Amino acid sequence: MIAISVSLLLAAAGVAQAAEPAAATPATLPAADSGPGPLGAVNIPITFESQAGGIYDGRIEIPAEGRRRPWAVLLLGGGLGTDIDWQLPAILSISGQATYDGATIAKALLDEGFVVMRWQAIRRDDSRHAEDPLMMDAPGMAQCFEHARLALAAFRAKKIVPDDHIFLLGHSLGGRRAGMLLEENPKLPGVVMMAGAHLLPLNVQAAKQIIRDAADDFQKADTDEDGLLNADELQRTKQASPAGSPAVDSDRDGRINIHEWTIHSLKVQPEKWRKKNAAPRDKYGHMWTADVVAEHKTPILMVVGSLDRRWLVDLYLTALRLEQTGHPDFEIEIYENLGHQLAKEVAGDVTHPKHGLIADGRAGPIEPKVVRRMVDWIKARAERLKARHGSDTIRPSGT
Ligand SMILES: [Ca+2]
Ligand SMILES: [Ca+2]
Repeated sequence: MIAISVSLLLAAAGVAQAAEPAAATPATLPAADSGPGPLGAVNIPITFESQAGGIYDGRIEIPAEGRRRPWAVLLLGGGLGTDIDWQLPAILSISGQATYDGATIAKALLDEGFVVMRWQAIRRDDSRHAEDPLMMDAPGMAQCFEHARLALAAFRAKKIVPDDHIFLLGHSLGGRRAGMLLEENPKLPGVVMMAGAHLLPLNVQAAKQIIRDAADDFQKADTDEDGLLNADELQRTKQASPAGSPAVDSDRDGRINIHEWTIHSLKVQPEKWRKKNAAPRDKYGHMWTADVVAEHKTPILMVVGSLDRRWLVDLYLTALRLEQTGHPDFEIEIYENLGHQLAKEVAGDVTHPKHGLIADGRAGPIEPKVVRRMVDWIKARAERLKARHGSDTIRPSGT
């Protein structure tokens, strides 16, 4: 996984960093990109104001008439905030052109008839951002929770779709905030976690060690080197436990793949990765996302890139938790050779004229197959619910 070390973009990587002091802007800085703008056939602005006084802008984008569904998707960007399009600036993208993954996802949803709700998580009068597109006056995590709550309320107030017809799609810490919204709104119909971050308490180093050992064990047992363990090969693993719980063949292909094996390895040694005396709530007072989803049985799709080693751990353990609680509708998808942005990555130092070395690689844009998978998953849930409850109308005028 590439590491980025500028305030705004670091936010995209899901890692908090202290704000740097503002400095004069040299003339050689890359120009700010404006992004693709509103994508709906109808676009309805929303605004909300935080307790601290910051004003935030967003919009509801509505598909062309004739293809509208009475369902919306609320996009929650990563880190401590992103712009409305989840922009990755040119300097950090593989192609050398800015990428707009939030807009890409929004467009794919609009094409399938979904209403899209998204907002600019950078404050309206953020002067640091105005003078340097790589930077923002980042709020604290508690404020980010507040913003997500206020945004949902502002979107609902427009009454475009019924209150409980709003799916959530969150990237990284945006996934954590989606978990908070689900805790407070248990009737929301489903959530997509893109590299969801901090979903449950755990001993990270111990979990990573188990995952490494599981990979070694898997490789040794896979004697025909097809990347899967058949019944004979399973007998050769260290954790073959005929009396205990066998590895679960989640994708039902008759073999155990490395991810199924890793989840099994975590399952049989919980005393190692469980955090002792972990509180049922995080330090912000919210339930852990894995617990919320398990309790409400919220349909969930989790997607992570195999290079995104930190958040792969949260995916494995959340999947294990949901499996053990008999959750009726969870799916995981791990994409080989993609990183935290669910995009390809290339290694190499990235040097910025003002900030110096800011990253050890470039990424993006999001892989189309990941977008397709997320949209199809939401579509299937919306259609299933429609079959159950009948159709609803949409009020695109916003009145
Ligand atoms: Ca094999
Ligand atoms: Ca399998």
